[in-house]
Amino acid sequence: MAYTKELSRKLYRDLLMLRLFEKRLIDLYAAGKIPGHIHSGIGEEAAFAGTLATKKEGDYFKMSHRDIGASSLLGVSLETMFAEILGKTAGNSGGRGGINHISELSRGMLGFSGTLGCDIAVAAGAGLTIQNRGGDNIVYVYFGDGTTSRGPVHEAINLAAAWKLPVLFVCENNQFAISTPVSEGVPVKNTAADRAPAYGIPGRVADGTDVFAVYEAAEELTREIRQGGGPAILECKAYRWRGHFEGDQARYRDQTEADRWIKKDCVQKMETWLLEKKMITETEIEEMRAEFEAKLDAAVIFAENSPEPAPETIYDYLYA
Ligand SMILES: Cc1ncc(C[n+]2csc(CCOP(=O)(O)OP(=O)(O)O)c2C)c(N)n1
Ligand SMILES: [Mg+2]
Repeated sequence: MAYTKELSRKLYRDLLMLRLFEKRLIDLYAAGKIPGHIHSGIGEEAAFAGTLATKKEGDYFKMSHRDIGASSLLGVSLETMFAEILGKTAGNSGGRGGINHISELSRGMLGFSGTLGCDIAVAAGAGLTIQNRGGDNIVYVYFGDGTTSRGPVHEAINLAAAWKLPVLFVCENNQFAISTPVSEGVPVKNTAADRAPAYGIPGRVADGTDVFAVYEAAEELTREIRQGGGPAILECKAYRWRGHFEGDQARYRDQTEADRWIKKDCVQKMETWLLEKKMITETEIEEMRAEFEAKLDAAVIFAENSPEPAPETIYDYLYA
């Protein structure tokens, strides 16, 4: 595929934004400012930047607990995101959900359940909504390699396939479910894509360290889904650079293997490619970085200045 300068630079911008967002999260966590855990998505950014570059107005999204910065690619403001992450009232969920609950229905973001896999069916439901409504919108749903083996995921994909619902199931295969390597957890080579034939739907594997590879696969699959072809599975193969959560030393993994993957840095690769093609200059990269860092600074300051939820509101929004 031939890539325009505009698309190539957009993909790089998105990758860089995600990377700097993830780095900022690690710093904030290390400073003791984030309640709960963070699950760093460093190294896996291409799965999000590549697929989301194919989105259209009116699509639905179910994000995951990694690369939560991807919500900013959907238009969610960094201010409300960081306020949610710090548990403040100005957050998307009033500070009640925290990092894993950055939902915003007006932007098609359907929320996220901490009980992994259960909410994949919500994506199928959103697909049914779109099908009943008509038009060419689709649903993007993201989940990890470990989550692919949960029962509700099978049920959701099966139903979506049987009813030809417009859903792109994106598996971010980062090689681990906490400390279990994917090779020990599933009997097939490609945990998501190899199962696609059982549902009679397309299943593709993309190099999740190469944003162009992800984009190409997503572009092809989403085009077919938008034309009424039914759901598809896209498995993006990358590597979880850090521990499952910050503080996990990841002693269970082979450092040589980790180093090999880390060398395939999706951001660095794209930067080198753009520079070689003279589609960007070192100065422009520096300016882009400075622009994002300034936006992140402002968002964090906003979040830090936002009030904590008042104790007497603890029972608000409870369903009983
Ligand atoms: C149903 C359920 N079981 C267990 C957990 C605890 N848990 C949180 S993240 C995680 C690992 C999931 O692995 P994977 O799907 O590969 O996603 P990754 O964390 O690697 O991105 C587990 C087991 C959970 N949140 N929900
Ligand atoms: Mg995983």
